[in-house]
Amino acid sequence: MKLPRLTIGTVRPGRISPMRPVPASIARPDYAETGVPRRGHEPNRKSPDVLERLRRTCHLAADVLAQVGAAVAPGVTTEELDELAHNLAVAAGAYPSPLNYNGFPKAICTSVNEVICHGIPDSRKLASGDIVNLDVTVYREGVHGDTNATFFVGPPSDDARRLVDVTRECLDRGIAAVRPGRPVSDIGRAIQDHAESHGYGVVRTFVGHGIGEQFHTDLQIPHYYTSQARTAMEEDMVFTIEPMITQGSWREVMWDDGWTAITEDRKLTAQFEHTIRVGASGAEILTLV
Ligand code: HM4
Ligand code: CO
Ligand code: CO
Repeated sequence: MKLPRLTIGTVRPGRISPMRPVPASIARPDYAETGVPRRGHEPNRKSPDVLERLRRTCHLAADVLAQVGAAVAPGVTTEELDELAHNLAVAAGAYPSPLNYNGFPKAICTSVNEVICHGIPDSRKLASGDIVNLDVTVYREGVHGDTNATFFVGPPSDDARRLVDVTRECLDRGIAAVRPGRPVSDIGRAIQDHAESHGYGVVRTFVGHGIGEQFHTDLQIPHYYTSQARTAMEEDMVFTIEPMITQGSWREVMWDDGWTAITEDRKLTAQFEHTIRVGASGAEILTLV
């Protein structure tokens, strides 16, 4: 593939500091020591007890995301944002879910400009004109809550503002398509239709997921239309919707770190995420502040 003019700065890996400890008093998920999550099937529909715990944990995730987002500014390193998120989670009695999940070394994902997702916080300073996605997941009371948002560093370009606005609208359209009895493919169709009407692409490799006692259950929520997404939505299912929308190609390539996914053409990409519950007449958004 021929690379386009790289007029926007290509993000490069920085230095990654050592893993931060979590006090022994905080309850950890099963993978915290080994790095390997136990898989086993978790029901898509949650009991009233699990739902109550999910509501509290998801609210905490939203609160942490808002506080870390407020610290985004030119000159701040993504590692400083990670340290803040780590300390806010621990102060609230929570374990930062990404930490050692399949060996991920930090508390949150920080994905800058052409980074689609799973960027590792490092020594890179944010620069005016960057966009950065902060993906916060916390574990408390035995359940995970997962939310993310894309923030501007200083004043955005018109192109960046348009992309981020449409990406937020894609999440809103996906959430509006949630209805018991309908297939989960309705969500992907709503998102893809909106993105493509603006000339944008939808990432296919990374999908929304069931969540609860496990960070990622086997339930998948594609953000594009596929007839294979036949699972019917049922009341009290809990899953994330987290579209990744691209200015150009929706295909990704991976950095050598095995985590950082970037757009193959190095154009910008944005993302927003909520954890939702399927209610009787539509979605209940659990990750609101
Ligand atoms: S790992 N965030 N996200 N994201 N994983 C560290 C921070 C991470 C993910 C992830 C979106 C969808 C799915 C997944 C996933 C297995 C296959 C182990 C369950 O890892 O499905 O992981
Ligand atoms: Co997330
Ligand atoms: Co998620």
